[in-house]
Amino acid sequence: MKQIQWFPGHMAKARRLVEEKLGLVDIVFELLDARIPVSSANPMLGEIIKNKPRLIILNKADLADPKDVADWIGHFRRNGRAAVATNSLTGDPKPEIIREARIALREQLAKDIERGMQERSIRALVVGIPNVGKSQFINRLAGRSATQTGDKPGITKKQQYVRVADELELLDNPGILWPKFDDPNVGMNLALLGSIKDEILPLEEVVQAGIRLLHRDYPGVLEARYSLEHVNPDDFVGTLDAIGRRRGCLIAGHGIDYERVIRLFLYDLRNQKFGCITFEKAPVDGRV
Ligand SMILES: Nc1nc2c(ncn2[C@@H]2O[C@H](COP(=O)(O)OP(=O)(O)OP(=O)(O)O)[C@@H](O)[C@H]2O)c(=O)[nH]1
Ligand SMILES: [Mg+2]
Repeated sequence: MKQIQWFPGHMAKARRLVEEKLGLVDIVFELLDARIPVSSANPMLGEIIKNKPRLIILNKADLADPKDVADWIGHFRRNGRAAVATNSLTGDPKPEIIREARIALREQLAKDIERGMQERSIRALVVGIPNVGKSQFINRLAGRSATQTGDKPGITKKQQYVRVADELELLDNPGILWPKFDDPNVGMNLALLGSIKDEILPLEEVVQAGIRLLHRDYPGVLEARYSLEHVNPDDFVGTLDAIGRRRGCLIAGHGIDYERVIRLFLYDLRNQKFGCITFEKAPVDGRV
């Protein structure tokens, strides 16, 4: 599989922004994409934030397989890591987030009280890959459009504090990717779910990987979505032809409009048209 490449220059800047603000916050909220909790986790985060407490937030949980979301939360908690699942488009995740943040910070908060300090508001740094929903999560908690959001990576350019409750203030950040993916599947997953700009991606390869993944983990969904008899992921062009014919992605006199088929597939994958999907399963911890 081809390696996904991109220029990480602005990502180095994003990392610096996080390092600069660490001293000013109590806790880091690490947003992961609930559909790819491994690929969306920055392997350098531990090194960047050192021993700052961390709360894992599996965002876009509404798009993921509910059983897998529960498995992942169980896995993190059994391994001593604070974790919650959120849908940042609806509902009110605020009470749970504040409760979990207080649990993750209980030692510090207890020390403050011992020292006679008044109960104070918690400050959290919100970090994660581009397009994971950091700004939308903050808006949901704030109950207003305090930050700009959008369905492509790279929307947030500057840090911004947003008070979301008397007891909680959040710092929004630009998305961060890391300079190199050790596992090429990681780059592919991030590309598939929209965390790397489509303009710099080999989209045919990304879509081919997506078709293979869907065929492997969710057999039958491609056939159902595009009214096809049988999809053979090894015949990529044949699959695009079949989808293109079904969907009328044609160029007059020239056959299939492959570019349109590719965009259609990516749109469908990113917008739950194949149902709730999780591409990475939680490890089995040896406990039920
Ligand atoms: N279905 C669903 N969509 C979400 C959720 N959270 C965010 N989104 C959508 O995901 C897209 C990206 O959201 P943003 O909040 O702009 O993402 P971000 O992490 O701030 O992205 P950058 O600023 O580019 O790093 C938007 O279209 C949001 O509406 C969620 O929990 N569920
Ligand atoms: Mg943002």
